[in-house]
Amino acid sequence: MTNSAAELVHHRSCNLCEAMCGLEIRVRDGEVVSIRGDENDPFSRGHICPKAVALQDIHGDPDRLRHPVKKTEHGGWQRISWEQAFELVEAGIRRVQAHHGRDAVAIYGGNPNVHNYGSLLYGPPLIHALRTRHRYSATSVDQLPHHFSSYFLYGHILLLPVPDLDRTQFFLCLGGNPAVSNGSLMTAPDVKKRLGAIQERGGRVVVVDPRRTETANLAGGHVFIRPGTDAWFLFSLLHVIFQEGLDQPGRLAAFTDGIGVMRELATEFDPETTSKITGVSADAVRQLTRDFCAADSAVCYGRMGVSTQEFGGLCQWLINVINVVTGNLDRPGGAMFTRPAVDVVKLKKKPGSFRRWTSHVRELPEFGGELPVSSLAEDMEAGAVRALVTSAGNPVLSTPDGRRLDLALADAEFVVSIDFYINETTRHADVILPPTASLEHDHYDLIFHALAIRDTARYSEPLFTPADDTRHDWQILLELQKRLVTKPTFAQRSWWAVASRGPHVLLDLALRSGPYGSGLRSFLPFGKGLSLERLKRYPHGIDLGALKPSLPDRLQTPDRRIHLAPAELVEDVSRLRQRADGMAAQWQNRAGRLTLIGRRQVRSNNSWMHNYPRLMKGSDRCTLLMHPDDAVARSLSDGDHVRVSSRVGEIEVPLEISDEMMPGVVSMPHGFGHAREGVRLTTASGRPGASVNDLNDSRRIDDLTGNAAFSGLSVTVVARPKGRPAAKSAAASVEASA
Ligand SMILES: Nc1nc2c(c(=O)[nH]1)N[C@H]1C(S)=C(S)[C@@H](COP(=O)(O)OP(=O)(O)OC[C@H]3O[C@@H](n4cnc5c(=O)[nH]c(N)nc54)[C@H](O)[C@@H]3O)O[C@H]1N2
Ligand SMILES: Nc1nc2c(c(=O)[nH]1)N[C@H]1C(S)=C(S)[C@@H](COP(=O)(O)OP(=O)(O)OC[C@H]3O[C@@H](n4cnc5c(=O)[nH]c(N)nc54)[C@H](O)[C@@H]3O)O[C@H]1N2
Ligand code: SF4
Ligand SMILES: [Mo]
Repeated sequence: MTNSAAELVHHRSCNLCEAMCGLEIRVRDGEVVSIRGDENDPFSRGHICPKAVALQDIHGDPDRLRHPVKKTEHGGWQRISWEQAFELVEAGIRRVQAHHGRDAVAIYGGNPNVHNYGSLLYGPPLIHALRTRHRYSATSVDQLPHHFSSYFLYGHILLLPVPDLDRTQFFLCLGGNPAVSNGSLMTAPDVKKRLGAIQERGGRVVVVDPRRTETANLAGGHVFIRPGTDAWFLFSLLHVIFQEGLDQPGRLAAFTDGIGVMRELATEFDPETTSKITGVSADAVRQLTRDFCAADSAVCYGRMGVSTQEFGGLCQWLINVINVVTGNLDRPGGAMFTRPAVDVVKLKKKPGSFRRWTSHVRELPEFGGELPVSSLAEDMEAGAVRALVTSAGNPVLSTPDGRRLDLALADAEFVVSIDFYINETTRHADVILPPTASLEHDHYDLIFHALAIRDTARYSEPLFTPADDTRHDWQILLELQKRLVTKPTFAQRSWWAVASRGPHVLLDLALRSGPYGSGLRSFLPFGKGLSLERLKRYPHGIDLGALKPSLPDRLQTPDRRIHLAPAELVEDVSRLRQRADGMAAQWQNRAGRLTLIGRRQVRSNNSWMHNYPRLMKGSDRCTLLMHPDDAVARSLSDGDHVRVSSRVGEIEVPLEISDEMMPGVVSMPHGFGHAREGVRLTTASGRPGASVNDLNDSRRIDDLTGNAAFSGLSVTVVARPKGRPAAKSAAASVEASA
């Protein structure tokens, strides 16, 4: 931090999304006066988005809890001391464990944990201390299939290939909208400029999406595809690659098994056949494949839209297969692995696991130590889960059939939430333990440096001293762990001794022992190798260079080979075959139904950034987008309030008509639906919107991985009947039943 005439200039990276933009924050008299992009950050080069100012809004938000609270008998909240709070939580959890066994206490970790290195380092020991099989996280409504394919193909769930965006000549993007999301599993600040640069250097960007998105508008090419059909589409690309002899794995062939199996599997997916399912013409598939293969370098990338669908596992697998058989894995301009300053692949000793246990009711498989969160509500209803710990999550709004989870939580025996808001989920807590906000603690992106399109490192000091009597996430997690371990082992005591000094001590150790730590001193421009002290001398961050080829060394499979055709994935192709007719029929025989997909918005971030007036300005963003033809067929006009119904629920939202939608497909953002009794989010509750997850169906999952299938939900849309009251909200039914 620099200091000039009472104005302090603080540099840090934004932790709100995956882009890690460098910020320059000016502070006068303890107040933030401005937040700008840090021009000297070598990676983000001054870029920020409108959300960056929210860091200040979160800090100052009067609704943000700053002290622990417990629920009173009448449903109000009472401030209590930290000691009282920890005692209540310990007693509550132990009571349920004693009566119903350890598996009756579940834990759910939400997305912001991944943006908080204290939580990342101190969460797993708490989960371990709970010794429960009912562990859940936002992973199973998000990127699970990426981990799944990396585990089976490359041997480690965290060995995720990243598009080498700055050097590629062909970026094929399925089901991702980086122009709005700012990139995901692809940390690339100012991604729009980077996409523009591909085209400026003569390369191409092609987007495959049922909506002509903001990214599609920047790209040279856009292909409409029917939701949920990408596995057929990807197989058809593979078919053409093999059929036309365009496969050229090059040096990868020496350490890749299964290319022959893939060739065999792709035979039946000719683009003429798959076009009946995907809606993408055979000519378009053939031309796209030829162009992709003719490019000097190319990368196929897929995100939320292809991960959260019925065949999410197959999609992420096939994307990897395409990159391998075209020789684009591990080569500049293709899909590459990072070599981050903290090597999370090494740090996470257990490479992964699958099916070690299953959920209670539906017997859905464990993956990486977690169960699919789509099974949580039913396992609560069945009594297998009776208490829940939530940490930085809002599963009532973020998981399918959130309404059902909302009801189950109202009946839970004990709920504790580590969160600084009373939101749709935490309103059910008996005790809320609020951590400090971002600006009060230090920051290092353990995960997003490992997913970045360049190797970089950046550490941020805290800006503000935490208010009196507050706790950081790591302190809360550590205290709970200590209390829940009955007979600590030597290893646990040693961990506590180190851990109680704070996560920066662990970070320092990890940096020192990482690939740029003192062991590699001679290669570095800045002296003797990395430690936290050295990193602190670079407040704008360090650029460690473009991604470098690292295979086969970096492979984590026992035989150091790529397993391109693992049995688990190959077997799932039969499910795809069985589904083909049904999928095609769904489009031929619409019976007035439409297909729902999701979308993100620049000024929003999942469910929790709707409480900041600056981000909520302007028109309503929780709208249903529909193609004009579908609107005409239903006699609907722009701005009408429509009722959207699915098997599990119905909601009402304003309609927005736009030809950016594929006919037959409608789109709605998630994370809204704040009008529920007891939610203490003043601004958000004033513009509540409706939750798309009250429509999404927890039965709709990718049967292979257990990931939620949001895309492709069948819905009906009608004008809201005049003179009748609005559809009963989930909140109303929860209150009624409570
Ligand atoms: N239909 C549909 N559903 C979706 C998605 C979709 O595209 N469509 N997207 C899915 C995806 S990708 C994700 S990641 C999930 C997100 O789902 P969740 O992670 O369950 O929910 P968030 O909205 O991120 O809520 C984060 C919570 O963490 C709190 N919080 C913020 N910062 C901190 C912190 O530093 N410490 C602590 N302790 N708490 C903090 C906030 O107050 C908020 O309550 O939603 C998923 N749900
Ligand atoms: N502004 C903002 N940024 C965010 C977030 C946010 O909420 N707001 N959330 C953050 C999080 S947690 C994540 S995980 C990332 C997600 O990052 P992205 O995946 O880039 O973001 P989405 O907008 O969900 O993009 C999904 C796209 O898939 C398309 N789609 C839907 N169904 C299908 C389908 O069946 N096939 C194909 N091919 N496409 C389909 C949708 O139209 C949409 O354009 O964004 C992160 N960044
Ligand atoms: S793009 Fe993401 S990291 Fe960058 S300023 Fe916006 S929210 Fe922060
Ligand atoms: Mo996410």
